[in-house]
Amino acid sequence: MSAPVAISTWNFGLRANETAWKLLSGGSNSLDAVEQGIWVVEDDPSITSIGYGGLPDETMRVTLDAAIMDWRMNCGAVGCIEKIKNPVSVARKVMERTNHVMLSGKGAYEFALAHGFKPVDLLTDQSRETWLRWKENLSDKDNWVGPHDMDDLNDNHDTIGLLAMDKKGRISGGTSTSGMAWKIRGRVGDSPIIGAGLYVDGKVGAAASTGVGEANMRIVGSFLVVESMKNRQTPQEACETAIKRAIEVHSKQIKADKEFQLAYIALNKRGEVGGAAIRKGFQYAVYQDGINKLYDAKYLYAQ
Ligand code: SD4
Repeated sequence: MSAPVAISTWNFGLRANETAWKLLSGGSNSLDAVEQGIWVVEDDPSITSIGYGGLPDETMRVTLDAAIMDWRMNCGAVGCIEKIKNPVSVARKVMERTNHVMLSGKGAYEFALAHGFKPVDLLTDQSRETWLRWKENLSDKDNWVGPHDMDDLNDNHDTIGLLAMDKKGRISGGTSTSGMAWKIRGRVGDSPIIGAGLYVDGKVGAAASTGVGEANMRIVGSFLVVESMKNRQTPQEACETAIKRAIEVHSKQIKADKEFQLAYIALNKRGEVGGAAIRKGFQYAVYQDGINKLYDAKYLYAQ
């Protein structure tokens, strides 16, 4: 067994892994490592898809989704929470201080306040200006006008998923995201849905996802990855199983929309890892044996 290990989505995962690894190699449990690794990207305003600085919904409100799960089947999540910088920690409070699994919207916010979280305006000037450009370019039939370039508006909609195994072989996972930019108010994605955005079975392994949440919710992808590992697939094979299923179910959408992406990362009890995506471009970071490295995921849809 090669433990500890941390694996996370996208290139910002390298930084989340750094923090997680420091804790894991110092003997912390995987739950603390996951939570604090995720803080690093939630706190960074330059990452416009997670936490503070995340891009808002169509009404210019930043709403966040997050989940956390440990090796004992304990789990917690928040959906569509506003004004709280570290939703992964609210998810942990839901897990540890309630009999529920998920709180959403205003109730989640009030629960966070009751636990001492401080309200923060999550909308940065950069996100507000990006929203404004989107709004102005949305239609030539309304009264919002602006001759602005839109090219860079659609390329930063990514979730942090972080999975870790500590020195004692205990696996935990977490997710955090501001979801799809310009979403309809009230939309909750896959990231806080246990089994879709995240799943951990302490006897088997863990999985997390990023990409079009609706596609992932339809196939309950992270559960499928973990269940496939339970049926003796490697983490890599298991991620590919879920991607194949997503492609089967969404072939029309994938053909019609070249941005349609979905990806999984996975980790098993032996410390083996894997990652796969529908399309080229997904990267994941693995910290193992003292080395933190970014990998290009295998992709299964070539066009
Ligand atoms: C969601 N899965 O809310 C998230 C967003 C994401 O790359 O990861 N996009 O649907």
